[in-house]
Amino acid sequence: MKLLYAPGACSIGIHVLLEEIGAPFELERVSLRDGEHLKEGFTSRNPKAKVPTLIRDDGSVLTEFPAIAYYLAQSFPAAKLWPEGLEAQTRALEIIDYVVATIHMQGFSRMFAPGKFAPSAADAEAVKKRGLEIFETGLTLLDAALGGKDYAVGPFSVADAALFYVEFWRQSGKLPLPAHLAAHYQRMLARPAVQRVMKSEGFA
Ligand SMILES: N[C@@H](CCC(=O)N[C@@H](CS)C(=O)NCC(=O)O)C(=O)O
Repeated sequence: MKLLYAPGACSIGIHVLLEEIGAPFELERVSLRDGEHLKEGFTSRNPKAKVPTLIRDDGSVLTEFPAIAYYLAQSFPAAKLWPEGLEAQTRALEIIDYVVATIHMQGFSRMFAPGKFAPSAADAEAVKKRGLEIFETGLTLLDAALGGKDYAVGPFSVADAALFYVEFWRQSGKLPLPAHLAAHYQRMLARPAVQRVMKSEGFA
């Protein structure tokens, strides 16, 4: 398996899952800033031009955070990344979808790439501001849903890897995380797998 990733991008959540699994995997670093994901060497493998991209051992390519997380969790059941029981599984999917589809794609994407949403350059600041509002609202709702729990839906699971990447973004922006997410983020940073990821991606 090989993960195509960009340091600090949402791929960091998949990187965490791979480290938690502990099976051998390769990493290929991609610079989004330099537009490497837009070049032939990348798009010939993933025409969506996005990380995370997982290249499996048979050469097939898997994209989209929820699909990659599901595939990894089901392929390595001993790692217990997929929650047990209908309620926990459903709640995990609810969190992952909210992180990816709303907080990331609607919120953070507006802040990170306003040009994709703004009809003209003059609208960029308004688009960024709206993105920040969506991002902040999302974190507030996730914070309330997490409450005082150690992890999202019981023991550590795929849902925590999704929470982790948006927590990472928020604290990287020097903005304080809401209290429950802040505690969750610290709990994540204490995990040896997460520490290996932070070191590998250049954040520790
Ligand atoms: N829906 C995708 C989103 C992936 C995504 O947007 N990744 C960002 C990095 S966090 C990216 O590759 N952006 C490059 C671009 O949009 O040009 C997923 O769940 O994996």
